[in-house]
Amino acid sequence: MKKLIDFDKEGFKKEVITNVKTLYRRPIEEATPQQVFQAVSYAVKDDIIDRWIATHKEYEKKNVKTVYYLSMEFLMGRALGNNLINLTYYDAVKEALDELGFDLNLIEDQEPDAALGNGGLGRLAACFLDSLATLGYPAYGCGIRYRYGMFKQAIKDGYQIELPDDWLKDGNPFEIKRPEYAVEVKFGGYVRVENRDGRNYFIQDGYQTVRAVPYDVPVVGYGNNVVNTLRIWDAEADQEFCLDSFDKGEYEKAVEQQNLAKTIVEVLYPNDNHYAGKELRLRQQYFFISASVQRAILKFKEKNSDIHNLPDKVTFQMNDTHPTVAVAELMRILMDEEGLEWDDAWDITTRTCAYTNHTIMAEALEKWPIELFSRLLPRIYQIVEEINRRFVLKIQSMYPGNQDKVKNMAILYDGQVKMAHLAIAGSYSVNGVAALHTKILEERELKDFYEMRPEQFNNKTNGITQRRFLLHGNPLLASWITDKIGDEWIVKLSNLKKLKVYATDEKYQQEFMNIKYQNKIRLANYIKEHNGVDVDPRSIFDVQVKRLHEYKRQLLNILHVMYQYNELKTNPSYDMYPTTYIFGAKASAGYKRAKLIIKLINSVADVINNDASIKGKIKVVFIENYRVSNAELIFAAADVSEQISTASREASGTGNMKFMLNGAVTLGTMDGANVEIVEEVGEENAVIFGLRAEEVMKYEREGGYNPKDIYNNDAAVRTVLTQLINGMYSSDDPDRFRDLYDSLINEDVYFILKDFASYVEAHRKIDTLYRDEKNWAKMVMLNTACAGKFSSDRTIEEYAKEIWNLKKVKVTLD
Ligand code: B1H
Repeated sequence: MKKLIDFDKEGFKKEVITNVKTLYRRPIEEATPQQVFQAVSYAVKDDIIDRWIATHKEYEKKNVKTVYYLSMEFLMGRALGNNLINLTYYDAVKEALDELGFDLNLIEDQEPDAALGNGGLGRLAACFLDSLATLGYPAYGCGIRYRYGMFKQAIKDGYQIELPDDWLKDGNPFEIKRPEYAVEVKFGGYVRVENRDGRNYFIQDGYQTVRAVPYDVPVVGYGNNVVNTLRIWDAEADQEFCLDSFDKGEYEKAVEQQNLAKTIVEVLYPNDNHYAGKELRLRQQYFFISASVQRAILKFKEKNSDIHNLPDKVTFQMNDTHPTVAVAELMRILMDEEGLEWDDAWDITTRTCAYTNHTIMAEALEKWPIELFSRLLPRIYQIVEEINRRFVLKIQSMYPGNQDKVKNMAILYDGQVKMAHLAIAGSYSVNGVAALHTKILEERELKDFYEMRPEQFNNKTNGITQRRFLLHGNPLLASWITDKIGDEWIVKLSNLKKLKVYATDEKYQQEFMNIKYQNKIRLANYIKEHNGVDVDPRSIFDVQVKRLHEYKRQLLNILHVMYQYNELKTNPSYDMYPTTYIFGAKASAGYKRAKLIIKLINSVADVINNDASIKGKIKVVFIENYRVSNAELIFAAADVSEQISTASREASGTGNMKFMLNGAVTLGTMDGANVEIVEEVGEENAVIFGLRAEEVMKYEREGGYNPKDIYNNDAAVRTVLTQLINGMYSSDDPDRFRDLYDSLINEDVYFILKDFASYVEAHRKIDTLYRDEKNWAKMVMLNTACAGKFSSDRTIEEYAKEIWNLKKVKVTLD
C-alpha cells in the first residue's frame, strides 16, 4: 500500500510505550493485549486529532454546505484497523508492533465491534461515512450512543441466546466527550399560547427535560487528511442529582429524571425491518433528532446571519423514517425559536430535509398511535397536525372529491401518525436504494405520492466501501490486485475492470484461486476455533450471512440442504461436489419463527455433520454472533453468495456486493441490487433462479398461490416437509418444527415451495460450474472485476451531486 501520510515509526513505538505506562502504570512487557490495544489506539488518535482540527478549520473557513446523515443506526464495526488503513500506514504500524513483540491482528481482535446497528441499514450508514470522508465532503453522522449495542449471540443446544453487548466496558479510545455542546430535549407536558406584540407564541410547559451530551467519533478519509465526525448522543439527567432535593421532597422527581435519561440511550432495538411501536423507541428518535437539529442550527448561525439561507448550507438526510420527527422539529425551531411564520418555515424545511426509503415490508412501516405521539411530543404533534391539515388540502385541490387519495396519503389517519407520509411531505427528495426497489416505490408502494410529485423521486443504488471489505478484510487479494493494476482502485473502484484481461489467463487464474484457497483456510480455522467443526477448504463454501428474516428465506436454503442429504442417502447415483453450507444470522429477540429456523439449521447441522456415511459431502456450519468483524473473514472466503430473498422484498442488499467484490458467484433471485449485479457481471457469471418480482406481485394481487399443489405433486418436497414433523431433526420433540411445516403448507407467504424446484436446479448448476475449474475461476474473477459500480464512493458521489449539492474540500496540514 502506498503511504500517503508520513509515519514516524520510532516515535510511534515510543508513544505506545508511554501510553501503556500512563494509562496502566505498566511496562509494555507486562501489558495485556487489551491494554496494548488501548495504547496503540491513543497513539493513532493523536495523529487523527491534528487532521480532525484541520478539517474543521477548513470547513469553517469556507463556510461549506454540510450534510447531516441522521440515522438511528451506525454499524461501524471495529475502528483501529480501519483507521490505520485510511491513514495509509497499516503496514508500517504492523511492522512497528512486530518490533515491540505484538501481532497487529491479535491487537485488533481486542476491540469490540461498535454494533450500533442491526444490519444492512446501519452498515450502509457506516460505509457512507467512510466514503464521505474519503471524497472530502463535509458531513456529520448523527446518532445515538447506545449503552448496549446489537446483542451478542450465543448458540446453546442449537438455540439462539441473547447476551448484552457491553461494548464500552474497557472504554472507547477513539471517542471524545463534548459536554460544551450539550443541549436540552423536552418531553411531555402541555402547550400554552402566549400573545406577545400581536403574535402567538407556543410554549411547552410542565415538561421533563433530558440533557443530550454528544460524543464525537472521528471518521478518517483515505489518505487525504480529511476527518469527519460521527456525533452520537448520550443522555444525562438535566438537574444535578443532589441529596438536597430529598429535603424538598423532590428526591423522587430527581430519581425519575435520572432514570428517564438513563433508559433513553440504554439499548438498540434489535429489530431489522420490523416496527415494534414502543414508546421508548419514539423517545430515542426525538431525543437524538432534537439534539442534532438544535446543534446544526446553532452551528449554522455561527457563520450565517439569515436563517433563510439554511437550505444552501445544510441538508438533513433521513435514513429511513426513524429520524422523520426532524421535519417537525425543524419547523418548531424555525417558528418558536427563530420567530418565522409558517409558510417561511415550511419553505425552508422542505428544501432542507430529504428522505431515503429502505423497505417496502409492511411490518416495517412506522405508524405511531396519535395518543402516544401527542402525549410524548405535544408541540411536535401540534405541528404535525398543521402539516397534515395543509397537506390534505393540497391533495383535495389536486384530486377534488377523491377520498381514496386522502385515505392513502394523509399523514394522520385512523388514529395514527404515518411517518413515511410525513417524511415525503417534508422532503425535497425521496430515494430508493436500488433500481428495482425505486421502481416498485414509484409504481406501487408510493404511487400516489409519485404521481403527485414525480420529480421528487430518484434512485440511489447502495454501495459498500472497498477500504474495509477488500483492503482490510482481504489483504491477499488486495495486494494481488494492486500488483496487477496499481492501487488507485482503493479510491476508484471502477478501475477493477482492468482485471478483466487476467480472467482468461491460466496463470492468473491459479494465483487468484490460490488466494481464495488461503482465505478459505483462514475461515476454516476460525470455524474450527469457534464452532469446533472441521471443514474442508477444498469444498465449495456456500454462504448465507445476513439477518434472519422469513423474507430472506434461510428456510429455503436449509430445506435444500435436507433435500440433498436425502438424495445422498437414498439415491446411489447421486453425485455432488463436497459443499460446506455456512450460515450466520441474528434473529430479533422476539421473532419466534426466526429463532426456530436457527434451531432447525443447527439441528440439521448436528445430524448431517455426524453422519459418517455421507463421507463429508455436506457440512453445515452456523457461525455464532455474525457481525462486521467476522464478516470480513467470511466474504473473503466465499465461493457462492446466497442472495435468495423472495423477489420484490429485499430493497437492495449490500452483503451481495461484498461477496461479489471478494470473488464469489451470486446464487440469487432477481431482487434488489442482485438485478444490477447481474447487469454488471453478465448473466453467465451468476446463477439466477425463482419467480421474478412481477410474478410475485401478480400472485399477491390475486390472493397468493396454493402451496398444497406443490406438496401433492413433488415427492422430494413432500419428503423434506415430512421430515420437519417426523422427528428426523428433533427426535426429542417431533412437534418442534411443526410451526414451520404449517406455515409452508398453509400459506407460504414467501413462495419457498414455489421456488424450490428452481432453487434445486440452480444448485445443480453451481455444482456443474464449479467442477470446470478454469471457467469457474474466470467467473469468480469477472465478479471482482465488475464490482466497481458497487463502491459506496459511487453512491455518495450521486447523493452529493443529485441531492445534496455538496462541494469537495481539500485539507492540508501545516
Ligand atoms: C433495511 C430496514 C430496517 N430496510 C426498520 N429497512 C428497522 C427497518 O429497527 N427498525 O425498526 C431497522 C432496519 N433495514 C435494509 O436496508 C434493507 O432490508 C436492505 O435490503 C438494504 O440493503 C439496507 C440498506 O439500504
